[in-house]
Order: sequence, then structure tokens, then C-alpha cells
Amino acid sequence: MKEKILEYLSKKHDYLSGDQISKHLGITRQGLWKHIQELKDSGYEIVAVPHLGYRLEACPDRLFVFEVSRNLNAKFIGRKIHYFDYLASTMDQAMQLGMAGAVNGTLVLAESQIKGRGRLGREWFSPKYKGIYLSLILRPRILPNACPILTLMSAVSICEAVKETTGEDAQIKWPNDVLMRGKKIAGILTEMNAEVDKVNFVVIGIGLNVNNDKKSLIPQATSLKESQDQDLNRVTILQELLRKIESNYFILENKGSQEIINKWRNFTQTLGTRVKVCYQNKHIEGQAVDIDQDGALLIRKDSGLMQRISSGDVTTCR
Ligand code: BT5
Repeated sequence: MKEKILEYLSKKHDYLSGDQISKHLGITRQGLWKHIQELKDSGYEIVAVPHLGYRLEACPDRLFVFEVSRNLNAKFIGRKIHYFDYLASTMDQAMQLGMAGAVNGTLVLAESQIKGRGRLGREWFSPKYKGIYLSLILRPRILPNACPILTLMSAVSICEAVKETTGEDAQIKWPNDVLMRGKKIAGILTEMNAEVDKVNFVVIGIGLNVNNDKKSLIPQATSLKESQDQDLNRVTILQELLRKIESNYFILENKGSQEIINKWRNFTQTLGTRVKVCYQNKHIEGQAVDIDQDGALLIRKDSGLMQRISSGDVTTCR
């Protein structure tokens, strides 16, 4: 009901009488008053003036389901959204939901994470109301070894959404980092629940630094606020990101991986450089030549031999 009240109030930028709202929504004046108090407690600025009624002045900077769903215009991503003020990690929550049968496109959002994680048990710094922390449940019709393409698709979607909402260029560092002016602005963590030859579901975790102040970030990291010099609307950025993921996912499902790989090549800063890649307690150095259909990195070693690496940490050699 609170969502309906907000929708009604936000349509008109003027006062609406309590009588009018109650009649329109089929609730009592007392019921309306109670819902308005709850909305105010959540941070909505709603002015009440005797004889005039209620007026919505401002919405809080929160990723409330109502805010994210409103005008999202997505077909399946975010059809179901689970929102939390805080979680240990959105990944754990999404994994549980996936195992309980959550539909394709189910989204888990948290305003902060206590144990936000990166790859190999590394930490993802997730301060409250500053970034976007999401996990998306997908049920793609692909084989388990093709899943890394979903990480590439997510990285492309982040770059496209950043460009669309801020006009800024972001670059992808293989396999799962998105950088801005050489510093990390977003990270992607892809986990899956699969059998030998069948993916049950995949969870894509994305952490994006939006309104983080410079001093609260580690030196290797940056935020959209740092590049734009102002706070940004996280809902707008999240919605754009979800729309980009959806359209790239459609491309992947209907046309295969080639178009996503081509887009990825345009955004990456890894290819064509000399890199050192650490993987499974080993490391190799060489020229990053290309990625293959499954998103694995192809390195040409100094000996001339090519090596294929499906996951690792890349450092650019200068
Ligand atoms: C990643 O791992 O970059 C994947 C991060 C995924 C985070 C999302 S948030 C929503 C979802 N729920 C989760 O619990 N996780 C996902 P990796 O490549 O391993 O990079 C981790 C490293 O990035 C850390 O060791 C730090 O050096 C750095 N780092 C940590 N927090 C950061 C931040 N907020 N911004 C930039 N760099 C960060």
C-alpha cells in the first residue's frame, strides 16, 4: 500500500487531500495517516498541511524496491527484488534463494554488507548507502565451462551504464575489474550452482562504488563521485545497469557470445599489453593477445607458446 501511496503522490507535484488519496486507494484516513508516518520514518519527506493535504517533497537516497522497480522497464531482471538494509553478503542470500527455486532475474540488494566478498575470500568494502551491492540470479542455458562469459557480459554492462549515466569512460581489466583512470570502481564475482553438464543457476555479484568519498577508499580504488565531483543518484545508476545487463543477456541467449566479446574488446585495457598473471599459486608473464569464446585469456609467452588462462589476477607490466 505504501508503494501505491508514493506512486499517487509522485504523479502530482502539488497537495493531494487525505480524502482524495484514501478514496482513490480504498483505505481509511487513519490507515493513510499511519502509512504516511511509516514513509516519513523511511526518509520520505512528505509535508502535511491542514485543509490542503499531503505533498511529496523528496525521496531518500535508498534502493527501496519501489524506487528501483518504478520506471525500470525491464522484462525479467528485477522482476523480483529482495531489499535489505544490511546483509553479511548478497551472494549468500542469492545462493539460498537460487536453491529455493528463485526465478531467473531475481535480484538481491543490500545497502551495506558486513562480509562483502571478492574472489578467493578477499574482502569487498561495502559502506552503507555509498555503493551498489547486488547479486543477480540467472538461469542461463549454457554449459558450466561457458559461465565466465557472464562475468564479461556484466563488465560490459557496467561500462555501458557508467557511460550512459555519467558520460565517463570505464575500462575492463580481465577478468572481473572495472577501472576508471586506472583505479578500481567496480568488481564482479560470479558463482554458480551446477552439475557436471548442467547449470542450475548462476549468481552474479556486482559491487560498484558510487558516492564513496576519496578518503574512505583504499588508494587503488575510486568512485563515480570522485570523477563527477558530486553525489549521484544510485537508483538511476542501478536501473541503467539492470537494463544493460538485460539487453546484453538477451544478446548472449539469442545470438551467442561473439557480440559480447566484441563489445568487451572495445572496453578492455588488458589486451595488447604485457601482463603478469597470477593463477593457482603460479604466475606467467607475456603478451595478452585475446580472449576466446569462453572468456579465457590467451597469453603469448616469450617463448612464442600460447597459454590459455580461465581465471587469475592480472598486473600490467610497464
Ligand atoms: C572482486 O573481487 O572484485 C569482486 C567483488 C564483488 C563484490 C560484490 S558486492 C555484491 C556481491 N556480494 C558480495 O559479497 N560480493 C559481491 P577481487 O577481484 O577478488 O577483488 C577484491 C579486491 O578488491 C580486494 O582485495 C581489494 O583490494 C579491492 N577492493 C575491496 N573493496 C573495494 C572497493 N569497494 N572498491 C575497489 N576495490 C575494492
